Amino acid sequence: MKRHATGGRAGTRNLLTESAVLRVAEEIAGFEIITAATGRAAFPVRALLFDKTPQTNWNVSWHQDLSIAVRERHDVQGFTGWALKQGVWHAQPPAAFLERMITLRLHLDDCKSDNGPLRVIPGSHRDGRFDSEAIARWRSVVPAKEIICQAGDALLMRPLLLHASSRATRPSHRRVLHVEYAAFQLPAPLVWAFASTESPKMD
Ligand SMILES: O=C(O)CCC(=O)C(=O)O
Repeated sequence: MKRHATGGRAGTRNLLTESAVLRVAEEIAGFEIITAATGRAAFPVRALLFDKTPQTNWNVSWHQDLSIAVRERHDVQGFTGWALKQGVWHAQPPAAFLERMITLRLHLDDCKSDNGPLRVIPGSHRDGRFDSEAIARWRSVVPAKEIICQAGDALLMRPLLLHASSRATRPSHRRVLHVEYAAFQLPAPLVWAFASTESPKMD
C-alpha cells in the first residue's frame, strides 16, 4: 500500500488471507446485488482495509482502480503495469475485465464530509480506461458526488468509476473494507491471487 504525504499507510492489503474477512466476503458474494452486477456467481478476489486517522490522514487524487492481484507473474497479452505489492503480483488487465468486476466498500465507521469521504464522478465507469486528459475532461463536465455513509452502509462501485478522496478535516477513524468481486477466471496461466473458486473463463 502506498505511503502518503502524512507518512502513514493508506490501508492494509491482502486481507482475504484473514479467515474472518474471507468468510464475510464470501457470504456477501452470494447476495443477489453482487451476482446481478457480475452476471454470474461471484467470488471475492481482493480485499483491503482503508482507514484515515489523525496519524494516517491521507488523500488520493482522481483515479480508476486498474490493478488486480494474481498468484504469479506471466506475460499475457493485454496485461500491463506489473508491480509487486506487499509480496503479491498485481497487473492491469484490459478494461473489459474490470468492467465485469464489482467492488463493495463496507463502511465500519460513520463517514461524513469532514472524514475525507470518497468522491466519485457518476457514470465515468462506462467509458473505459482513462488517460489524464480524459480524467480532466470528465471532471470538468460531470460534478463529483460525495459519498456520505453511516457505519454499516455499503457502496457498490465499478473499479473503473473515477474516484478520489481528500484528507479528513476532523480525522478520527474512517475504516472501509474494500472487497473486489469477479465471476470469471483469468486467461491461463494467470490465476487470481486469492480466489479458490472454480468458475467460468472470461469470454
Ligand atoms: O477510501 C478512499 O478514500 C480511497 C480508496 C481508493 O482510492 C481506492 O479504493 O482505490
